[in-house]
Amino acid sequence: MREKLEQIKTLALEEIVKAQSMQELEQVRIKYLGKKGELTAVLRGMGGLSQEERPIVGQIANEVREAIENSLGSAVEGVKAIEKNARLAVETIDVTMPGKSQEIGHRHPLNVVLDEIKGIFMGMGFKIAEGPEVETVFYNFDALNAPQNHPSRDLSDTFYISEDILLRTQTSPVQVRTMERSKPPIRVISPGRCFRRDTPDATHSPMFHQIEGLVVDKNITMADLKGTLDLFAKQFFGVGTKTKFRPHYFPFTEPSAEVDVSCFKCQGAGCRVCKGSGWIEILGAGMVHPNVLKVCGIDPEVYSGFAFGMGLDRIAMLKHEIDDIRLFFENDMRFIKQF
Ligand code: 2U9
Repeated sequence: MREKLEQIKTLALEEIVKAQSMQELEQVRIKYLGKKGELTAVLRGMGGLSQEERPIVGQIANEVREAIENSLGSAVEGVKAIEKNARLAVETIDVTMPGKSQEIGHRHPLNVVLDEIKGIFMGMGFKIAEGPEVETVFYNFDALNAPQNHPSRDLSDTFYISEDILLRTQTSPVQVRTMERSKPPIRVISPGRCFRRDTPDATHSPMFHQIEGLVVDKNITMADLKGTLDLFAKQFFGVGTKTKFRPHYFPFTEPSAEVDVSCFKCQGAGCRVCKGSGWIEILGAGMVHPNVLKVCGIDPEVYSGFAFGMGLDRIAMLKHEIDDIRLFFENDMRFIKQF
């Protein structure tokens, strides 16, 4: 039994020296000192020894256990240090290396211009109204007094989802919905995405942005329309800006007008931006047609209103002298961060 104990000690100490990791050391501990371990088995067999032999063998067994435990203890310290050094070597950070540059985003130029326009109209007491991009034929055409044969209703001009559902071609349905659910006085602008079946080129995109405005109250006249749009033009393009209203036709307004501003680049002298004319067309407007007020549940005998609509993309292109609308939708940071 003594030889057996010496053998256990020799083998255990050898294995401890060879162990490379905490896991291997734990396996050695279990193998020799565990419940089913070799030393434990020897101690269990001590019952068969004589009275004289038992304390002697017991003492040797304790010495062997102590030797193995001590050796394990110092081996654990050694392996811990090795593992720590290995981890430090892997995790070392070279603080002198150049950092990875993180590209910071930029507000989209359309949002920058939109926020400026919103701010001007909010300053005049307008609220912002929003509505669905997927609309019904009623809200997009019928309620707006569009005749059945109006070209914009054509399958070739509008994205239809079904006979009755389409992608809105302007944000006017938002105003129709606003009038349906609220009583005058109404003062809203409705910015948003619109869709038309256009082949993309420098000035056309099947997805574009509009801002429309609507004011309905008692005694609203063309003078209110002209005053509001003139103030907008002066705030957006500069105090010296003049406005010109040319008669036009829209089914949803009567009378209707197209509105030009004096060129903000050359102050009317004629340049590349205004194509030599001194004037730039920026929007359409008019007095809301009585038929439209009626459909929306507003009595045209009591109330009147004006409305206007402008293309946000076009306004942003003019302001920043951008010559291709498609640049807005390519999300190239080199373009976006210029504005
Ligand atoms: C309601 C009643 C009337 C909105 C208006 C225009 C004139 C107009 C164009 C500008 C450039 C569209 O993006 S564009 O091509 N719009 O000229 N829009 S009046 O009139 C309305 C709207 C809603 C209930």
